[in-house]
Amino acid sequence: MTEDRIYSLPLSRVGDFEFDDDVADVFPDMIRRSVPGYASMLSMIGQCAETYILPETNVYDLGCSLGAATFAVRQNAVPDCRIHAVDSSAAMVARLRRTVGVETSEGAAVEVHEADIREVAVRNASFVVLNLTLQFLPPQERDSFVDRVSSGILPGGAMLLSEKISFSDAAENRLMTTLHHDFKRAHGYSDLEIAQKRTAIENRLVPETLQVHIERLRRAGFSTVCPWFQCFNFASVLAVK
Ligand code: GEK
Repeated sequence: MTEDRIYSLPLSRVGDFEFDDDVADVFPDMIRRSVPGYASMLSMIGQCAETYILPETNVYDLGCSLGAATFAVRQNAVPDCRIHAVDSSAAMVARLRRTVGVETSEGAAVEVHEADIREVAVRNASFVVLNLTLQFLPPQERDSFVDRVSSGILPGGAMLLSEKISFSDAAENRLMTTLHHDFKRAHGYSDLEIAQKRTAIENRLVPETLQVHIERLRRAGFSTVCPWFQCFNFASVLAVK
C-alpha cells in the first residue's frame, strides 16, 4: 500500500482537493488512516449485500473510488445480479477497471462506469451503497438526488449511506473534530498534513447532521431508517424501502 504523503510538505497555496492520479495512488492508505471505522463499514456493507441483494436485480456502488465496497458486495452477492460501480474520477475508474479484470471472474458481473452519480439512472435496484459520497454533492442537490435513487429501489430493497457528519451542538462538534484529528495523528499524520488536508477539503466535503440525513431518507420514502454505526464524526445509516 503506497503511503499518503500528499500534504506532508508545506504548500504555498493549498488548492481544492481533487480525486486525481496522486490521490488514487495512495487512496487505500489515505482512507484507512483518515476515516475511523472504515473497515467496519466495509465489512457490514458485505453483510447487508447478502441480506438485500436479489437475483436479477441491479446493485449500485455510487462514488466507488477503487471499488472497496464493490468487492465487499461482490463477495456476498447472488451471482445473477449486476453490480454498477460508478465514479466521476477518471483516475479511480482506470485503476478499478484494472483490478476488476484481475479479480476472480466468479460471482456477480461488475460494470464500471466513469460518470457523475447525478446522471446515473438507478432502476430495479435491490441494494445501493453511498459510502462517503453524498457528502461531496452540493447540499442543495442532495434531496432530489436521494429521491431519485430511492425511486429506483425495489420494495424491500435498501440503501446504505455512510457520511462524515457535523453536530448541531458546537461543543459536540469541537469534541468530535478533536477526536478525529487525534485519530489521524495516531495514524501518523502530522499537524501540517491534517491542517493542509482540512483546507483542501473544506469547500468540497460539506457534512450535515445525522438528523438531516435521517429526515431526508424518510422523506424519500424509506420506511425503516436505522443508524447502525458511528465513530466520532463518521456515521452510517441503513435505509430500507
Ligand atoms: C469506498 N465509496 O472506498 N459523481 C461520481 N463520483 C463522485 C462524485 C459525483 N458527483 N462526487 C464525488 N465522487 C468509497 C469511498 S470517496 C470518499 C468514496 C472520500 C467520488 C470521488 O471521485 C471519490 O472517488 C468518491 O466519490 C469519494 O467505499 O474520499 O472521503
